[in-house]
Parts: sequence; C-alpha cells; structure tokens
Amino acid sequence: MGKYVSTIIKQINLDPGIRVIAKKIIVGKRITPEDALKLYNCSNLALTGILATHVKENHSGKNVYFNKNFHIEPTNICVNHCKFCSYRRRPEQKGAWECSIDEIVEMVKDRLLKDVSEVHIVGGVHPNRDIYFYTDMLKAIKKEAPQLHIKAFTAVEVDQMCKMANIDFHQGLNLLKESGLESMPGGGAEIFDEILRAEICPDKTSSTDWLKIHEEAHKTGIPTNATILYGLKESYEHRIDHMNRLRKLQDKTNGFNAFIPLKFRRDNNLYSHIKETTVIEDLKNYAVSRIFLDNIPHIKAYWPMIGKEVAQLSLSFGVDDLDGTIDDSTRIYSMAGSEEQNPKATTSELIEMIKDVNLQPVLRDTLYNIIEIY
Ligand code: V47
Ligand code: SF4
Repeated sequence: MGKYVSTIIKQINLDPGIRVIAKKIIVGKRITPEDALKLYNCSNLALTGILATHVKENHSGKNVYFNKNFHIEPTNICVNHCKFCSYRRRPEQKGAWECSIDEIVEMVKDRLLKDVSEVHIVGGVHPNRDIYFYTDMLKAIKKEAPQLHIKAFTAVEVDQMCKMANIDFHQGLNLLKESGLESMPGGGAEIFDEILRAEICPDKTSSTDWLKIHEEAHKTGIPTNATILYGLKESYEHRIDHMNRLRKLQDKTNGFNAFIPLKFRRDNNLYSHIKETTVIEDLKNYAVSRIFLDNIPHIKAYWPMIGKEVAQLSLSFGVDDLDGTIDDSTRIYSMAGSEEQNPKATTSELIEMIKDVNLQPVLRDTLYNIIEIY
C-alpha cells in the first residue's frame, strides 16, 4: 500500500502543505494538531480516505472486526441534564424505566441462547443506585454466564458510584473489577473542551475526571474505549484538542482499544434545531481520527448511530471495526433519530457488508482476539 499511495501522491495536483503531511503519513510519522487541522480543511475527500486506509492497513491489514453482542440499559432515569440527550427521563416521567437485577439476569439468560460473547451495559445515572447495587448486578450476571464478557459503565456512571460511596476511583474500579467488570465502553467523553462541555452537558463528569477514570481503569487492568460526540457546535480545533488529550493518555497507558466517533443525532432533544453533519463530513472525520490517533489500534463505526450504509462506506476511510450484532437491545440512538429504529444485524449481514468492499470479515471477542475468519 505504501508504494501505491506514494505513486498517487506524486501524480495528483496537491497543495504543498498537504503533500508534506501526506508524506509524513506514508512513512508512519505522527502528525501534529496543526497537520490535523489542515487535513480537516482539505477538500480532497478521496485523498483523506486513501491516507486513512494506508494507516488502517498498517494496524490491521485487510481485517474488519465485529463481535456478537447485545446491550442492557438498566435504566434511563438520570440525574444529569445533557442537552443532546433524547433518552433521559425523570423518575416520575412517562417512558422512564428501571430494571431490577432479576430482570437483568433474565435478559442475559434469553440472549445467551444466541451465542453472544459480550454484554454492553450502559444506562442513566440513577439517583438511588449505588456501587453495591452494580457490584451485585455484575456478580449475578457472572453467576449465570461466567463466559460472557462484561463491558460496562461509562466513566460518568463510575464517577457517580464512587461519589455516592465516598471512595476514590481506584477503590471503586477495583470493587467493580472484583465483581466481574472486564472492560469499559467509551461513552461520556462528549467533547473535552471545558467551555463547550459546560454548555452542552453542564452537570456531567469533568473532562479531567473522565480522563482520570480511564487512566485508573487502565492501571487496574481494565481496558476501555473512547468516544467523541461530534457535529454539535464544536469546531475542528475542539475535535483535535479532544483527540490530542486521548493520544497523550494512550502514550502513557496504552489501555484504549478503540475510538468511536459518535455523530450527533437531533431528534427529541433540546438541539433539534441544529442541522446534522453530512455523510461527507462523517467520512472525513473517521479518516482524520484514524490518522491522528496513531496509537489507538481500532476505529469503530457504530452502525446503530450512523446506519449500515454509511458504516460500510466508512470502511474505506480508516474504520476497521463495526461493533456487533446488537440484536435490537439499545434505545439511545433510535430515540435520537437514527435510521436504525430496531438495530440488529445477523452475522451473515455483517460478513456481507465487509466482503462487498473486498475486505476480510473477522469475528472477534471484546479484546480483539480472533474467534473466526470468514
Ligand atoms: O456518551 C447520547 C452519545 C454515548 C446522543 O465503547 C449521543 O464500544 C449522538 O458511548 N446523538 C453513549 N450521540 C454510547 C457510547 C458507545 C456506543 C457504542 C459503543 C461504545 C463502545 C460506546 O452516546 C454518550 C453520548 O456521547 N449520545 N445522545 C445523541 N443525541
Ligand atoms: Fe444522563 Fe447520559 Fe443522557 Fe447525559 S447522556 S442525560 S448522563 S443518560
């Protein structure tokens, strides 16, 4: 790929600044935040795709990963007031739910029949549920399904659990790990810029604490993911600052498995007047993320958020992971207006999506160990 990319770069008419950055990327040199800004402002979408594919292939060759998973959302009752959220309800409000531990174990039992390897558990920040509720929940799931990998709780939920119990992040994460937590998803990151964060999610865990919790998780042996919420009032500089903070932490801990750009969806929330990003912008964003975050092994296109067609397109813009089968078990994005109102994908559908663009479908577990190559 390197030779092929160099040849293309030599032959096309390019802005000299972009040519210098392209050469850096081809030889595997880290790009600076200033370079990333130039790439965001570069109108040659195809070029960013070629460069991101080059970087992607250095990480994972032709492989595109997916897993067999399902979500549990224990509650949508939440003490926070993120203005982009379409999911949160007050306790007495119509549409609020809270599942008991018994109900959660029943959900696990039902899905186990479908040969899944991971449960992804994320919910609202419930006012009365403390860390001991969640450690009991983890233990009950593990008792029923010891082989099922539990990826659970955003840093925002962990923050609240530790505050309620008056313990520090180290103690809280150790308790969760001892009870069965094996990895953490990347939610709650939103945008790290403090001014914008205060505007869009005023009472959420601070950026500093989000990063501290992930650092502590990595030190405790809990790998995590990271996200960005984009397309909502931020500038390119904000996106780059966000990724730069993640890149610096990853240099220190190497505990992030995947980065997941989450496109803002506008239905049923306080920002419904804001226009959503175009598909071109989404693809460019995947590409720049892949190139900038040279130390995070995987870039995930979360298809319940962007739809299967754009997820397939993203495979030519640096993405090497399509998350999983989901099995119609999450509501966060359908409530916010995603085209996937009942998100589920069969294994053969995911394989076909990947094979159709001449890439190699690979069934993985949560930690990217290969289960099957198709
Ligand atoms: O933090 C909420 C986002 C996140 C909206 O780690 C919205 O594998 C867009 O983090 N428009 C939670 N985004 C979900 C999440 C996630 C999803 C899939 C995989 C993984 C993983 C993590 O959802 C929140 C927030 O950024 N979100 N509302 C909205 N209207
Ligand atoms: Fe609560 Fe999460 Fe919604 Fe924010 S995004 S209001 S933390 S459920």
